[in-house]
Amino acid sequence: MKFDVLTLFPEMFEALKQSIIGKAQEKNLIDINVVNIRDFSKNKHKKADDTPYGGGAGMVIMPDIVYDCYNSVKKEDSKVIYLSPQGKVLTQKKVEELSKQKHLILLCGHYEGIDQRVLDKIVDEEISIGDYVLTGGEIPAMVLIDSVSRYVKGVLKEESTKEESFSNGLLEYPQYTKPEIFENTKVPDVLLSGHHENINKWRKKEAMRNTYLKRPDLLKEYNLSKEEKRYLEEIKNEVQK
Ligand code: 4FD
Repeated sequence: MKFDVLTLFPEMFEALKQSIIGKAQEKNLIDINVVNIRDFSKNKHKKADDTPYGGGAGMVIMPDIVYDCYNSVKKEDSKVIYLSPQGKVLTQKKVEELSKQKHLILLCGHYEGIDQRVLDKIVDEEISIGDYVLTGGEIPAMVLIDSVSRYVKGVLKEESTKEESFSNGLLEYPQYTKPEIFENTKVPDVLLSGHHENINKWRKKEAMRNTYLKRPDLLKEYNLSKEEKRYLEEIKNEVQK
């Protein structure tokens, strides 16, 4: 999968050289190409923005510069995403859907904004990572690249996107490692029992408990199995005690 990122702040994307996303690039499972919009300025001072028509504070990025930048990366099957607080909020379902694309072009704006005419001409989808305002679209673009790349085959070890939070609609169960006793608190006995059926049941119930206590809104969307309904009733009784 290929990502082209169009930005005035290419250095911010150094963060994607770390950890799993960095490894995925080294293995050529994903290709992240960061393009500086400023490089397409025709101006001798490399100016990319100008004052808004009609007046007002701030500056607006000029449409021809963004359009030339876009034309330098676009292919037949590209999808252009503009990261903005006005977009549809990104969900895990949307992330999975986007992972089926071959080529994403991510356009990063700033509070100053981009001339509307080029947005109307090139943007396929406007996406927000949540209802809050940031100084730029770069962090949202990185959130999108990270979340989408996890679905690209080979990036994570097999099955890990299928078992996790949100893919089954529930939060995750708690994890424990050594030491067996930490500050007088022991690891739950069942996890040391080696009884895999009991371990799986315990984990399912704890996932239900986490969801009920931390994100009860998620349970309303989720179709509970008979076993899950029973766990939920047990949890509600335990909470009252
Ligand atoms: N919630 C988000 C995206 C961008 C952003 C910007 C118009 C402001 C938050 C276009 C206005 C881009 C988000 C930059 N803040 N700020 O996803």
